[in-house]
Amino acid sequence: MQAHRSLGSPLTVALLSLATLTACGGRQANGSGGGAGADVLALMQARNLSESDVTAALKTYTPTGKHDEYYTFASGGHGGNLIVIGVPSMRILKYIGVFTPEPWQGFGYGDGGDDVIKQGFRGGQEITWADMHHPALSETGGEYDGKWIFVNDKCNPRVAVVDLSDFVTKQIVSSELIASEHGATFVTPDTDYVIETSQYPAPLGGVYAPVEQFNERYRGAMIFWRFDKVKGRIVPEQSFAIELPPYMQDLADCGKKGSDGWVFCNSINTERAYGGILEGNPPLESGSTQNDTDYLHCINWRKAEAVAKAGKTTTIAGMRTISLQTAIDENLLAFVPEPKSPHGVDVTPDGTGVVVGGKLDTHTTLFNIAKIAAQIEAKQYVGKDPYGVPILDFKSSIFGQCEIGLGPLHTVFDDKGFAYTSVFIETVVAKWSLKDLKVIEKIDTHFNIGHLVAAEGDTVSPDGRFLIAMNKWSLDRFAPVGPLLPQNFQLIDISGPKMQLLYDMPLPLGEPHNAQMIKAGKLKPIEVYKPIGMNPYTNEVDPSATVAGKERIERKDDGVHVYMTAVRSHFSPDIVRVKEGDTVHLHVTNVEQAKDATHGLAIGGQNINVSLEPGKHCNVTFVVKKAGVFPFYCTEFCSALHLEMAGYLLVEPK
Ligand code: CUK
Ligand code: CUA
Repeated sequence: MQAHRSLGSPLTVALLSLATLTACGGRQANGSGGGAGADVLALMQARNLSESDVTAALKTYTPTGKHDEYYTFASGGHGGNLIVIGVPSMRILKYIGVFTPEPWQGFGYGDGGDDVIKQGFRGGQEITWADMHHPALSETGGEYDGKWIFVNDKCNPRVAVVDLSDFVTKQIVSSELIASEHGATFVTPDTDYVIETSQYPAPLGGVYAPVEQFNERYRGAMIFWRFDKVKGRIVPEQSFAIELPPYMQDLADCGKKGSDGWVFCNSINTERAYGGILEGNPPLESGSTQNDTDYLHCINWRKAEAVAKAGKTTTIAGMRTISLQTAIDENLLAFVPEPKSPHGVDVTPDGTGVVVGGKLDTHTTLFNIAKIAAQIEAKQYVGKDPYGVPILDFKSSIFGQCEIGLGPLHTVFDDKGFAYTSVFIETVVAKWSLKDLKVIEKIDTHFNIGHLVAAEGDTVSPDGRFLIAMNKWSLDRFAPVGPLLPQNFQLIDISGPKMQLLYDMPLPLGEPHNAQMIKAGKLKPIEVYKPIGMNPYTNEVDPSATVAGKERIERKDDGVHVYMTAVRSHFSPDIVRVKEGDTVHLHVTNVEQAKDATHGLAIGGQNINVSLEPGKHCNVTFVVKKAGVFPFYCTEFCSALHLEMAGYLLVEPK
């Protein structure tokens, strides 16, 4: 394709005048002697770049040493990890191990990260992957505060807490109340609760019931995980859940500003189909799409919190649960019909509305939260579902609908009153006005966009700068790599009157689904662990931290305790003598405080590799099953004598 260049355009004029300037003895842009402008034009020609390519490059290029304006935290999908990406450069800054071991961080290879991953095992089953979908940044007053990020696992219902002071996963919680989830994680505007909602109904508490008892015994639930902002941990004992009918609850979002106290959740399959293709039933996909509408669940979580505090709960699988009947009696749950097979549910920045996209519809629907709340307050209902949940009138509950295109999914917002909806089947981002519900512009994405994320997009004050389209299919966008193709993140500039596609970024780890984009300045990560001996998993100086000069080996009842330090360029002790069958407890502290002076400690044959950032302490316990000589060494090229930073674990035969 020939790039289109018009010589009179502002960019070309600017480049030509730059060329003239430098050619006339002005400053020289490089050592070649040619003017910068002339070089740029030649480069454009040589690489067949259009002017819009060059403006896109100028908007994303981040010179060496310069930092990005935003962090994006993208779900790692099947990878079970978080991907930290700088915007607008789209440079990957870090992978954070969450549900999955991450070798570089040593997460799950010997240190306290193993215990965090173990918190996520369910029913005695080891689980070392996750289907991560929705990261949620912690908020204060509806603004991202840059302190924590929460993530979910759809397959094995779990929620993780990642601390943004050191970018380390500190906790995983999981409740056997539910058997799968999807509406997670979403936070209330002051991060009092992290919300996790089931997806595929099952008997509550992980028990068995035949699928023929779907209507009677199968249920959904929304869990409100209580978050302790001082400790930075979820407190399961202070958490509670609400039982829901056996529809497939989908995504959720919390009210904000005037609608703080509400949470909204979509549902699909209000038909309560459950498949059974070989048993004479329609497949789930057709059984579940018979009704013209499904139910938007409107939940008054402040009321629910009070009901739980009053003890009107039943404990199921350790989770205090408000029964469906209690939820109805207490008037804290109501339904509004929503267009066929809805997916995204997104509360507007001003908190007045909630946008729902119907996957099999051509509209986005903007619900009116004040009207919904008023009808619930007045008990103005038009009917009940089979479980007795009150239903509101659709027309009396909306601002209106926007004719948007086929397959609207998710919606994000800017600072100018516009909404941006991903339209899956049409494979575009549609920009529309919340005021008059009219489409302003569409931009193609490549291909089949799922979620999209906007700068500060889920807050009460979005930035309206950048948007990333998270595309499911990449087809021909990148050099081929076999049949499993990367996902495609496309960076789009939404600051001007017209959207501009800036950059394609392949994501080769899993299907990320959603992400969060936050102003870089809001994060204040630590540079080193301070004071020396900090255990990242307790946020305290570890009682077993090793002080320089006090290194030692002690044989105790429970095994051999090795108190070790790491410092450029040795471990001390560097010879560890044990016996076959011994349990070894390594207490290793990096006693350095210089930024980036990270060591690693890997031991041959033991599947142990820990990362020792400056000041960090690790406790590593393992059993030496076999006699032999096992070299250990530092895995970070920390100094000129890094290769010499090594030692021996000598395991004598019994
Ligand atoms: S879901 Cu994947 S594109 Cu899990 Cu939020 Cu919509
Ligand atoms: Cu320490 Cu290499």
